[in-house]
Amino acid sequence: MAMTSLSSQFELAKNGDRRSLARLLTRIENGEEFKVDTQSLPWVLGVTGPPGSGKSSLIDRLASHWSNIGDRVAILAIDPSSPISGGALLGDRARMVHTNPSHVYFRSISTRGNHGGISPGLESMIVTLSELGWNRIIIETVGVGQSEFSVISVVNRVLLVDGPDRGDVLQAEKAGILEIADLIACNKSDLPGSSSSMRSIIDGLSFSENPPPVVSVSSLTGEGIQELAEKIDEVVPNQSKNIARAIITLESTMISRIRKSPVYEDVITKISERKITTLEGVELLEDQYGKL
Ligand SMILES: Nc1nc2c(ncn2[C@@H]2O[C@H](COP(=O)(O)OP(=O)(O)OP(=O)(O)O)[C@@H](O)[C@H]2O)c(=O)[nH]1
Ligand SMILES: [Mg+2]
Repeated sequence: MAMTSLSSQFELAKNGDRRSLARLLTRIENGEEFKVDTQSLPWVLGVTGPPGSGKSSLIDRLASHWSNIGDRVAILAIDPSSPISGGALLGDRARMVHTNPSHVYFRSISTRGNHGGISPGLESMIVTLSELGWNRIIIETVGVGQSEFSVISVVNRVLLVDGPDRGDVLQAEKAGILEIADLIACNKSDLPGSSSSMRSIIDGLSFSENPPPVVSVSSLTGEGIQELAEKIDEVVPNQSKNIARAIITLESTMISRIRKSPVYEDVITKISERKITTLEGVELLEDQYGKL
């Protein structure tokens, strides 16, 4: 049987066929080229933050909130370790049962095997979803490390989720995420430590020229979700944030590439044994760039 064309799969997906939607996205993810005439820029929110801060729980709350007012919410979870894509998010807890399931779409995207941790078809998937009427696209970063930031440049709004559990704010400050965030959610407001973590987030922003709003929320009780959703809609995408995101994306992608170099371990060992200088190590890695 001849393979269904991408455009007929697109039409089927447009009529609400989830299986066609999943297949279409899989084919785009696997590198098949699909151009849709874009009428408008997709609305894309990136959600980032330390492990366990409550990103998934918060996204579920927001998805429920928006789907209940008639929006169509597509969640793409970037999973750096999962070998399977298109399935349920492996290793993550069960997702919330949405009251309006036809208005929520969830998909996990594996970054395994992709240089720099970004799926090459991701941008095309986003445009396709947007053209299919998914008017809120949420990119959920899963796990830690560089792959978390490599997707930041495909989004036009960033929500940083922090929690009261650890020195999360410090981590965010160090990684430069506070700068790229349009909005910060201080999650788990139902827990005792939350007001002090709220204060330390605000303190951490005291040197920022244009600090993002900080909203206290609880994904457990739903407190603050409405306010957070409103604040998200007040975000005006701006070029200085885009530049900060482009820097982070570029640098984190470079670092991922360097680490994937076949000579990386060897170069590290040689530098540590003083057999070569750091600069010589850099040159050895640079020689490999064209081959990555
Ligand atoms: N008390 C409380 N617990 C919460 C809240 N939000 C999330 N949790 C709990 O925190 C844990 C982590 O929540 P997730 O939503 O999986 O966090 P995450 O940031 O997506 O985690 P990773 O994907 O592993 O980085 C779970 O046990 C949640 O039930 C909250 O507002 N209050
Ligand atoms: Mg999660």
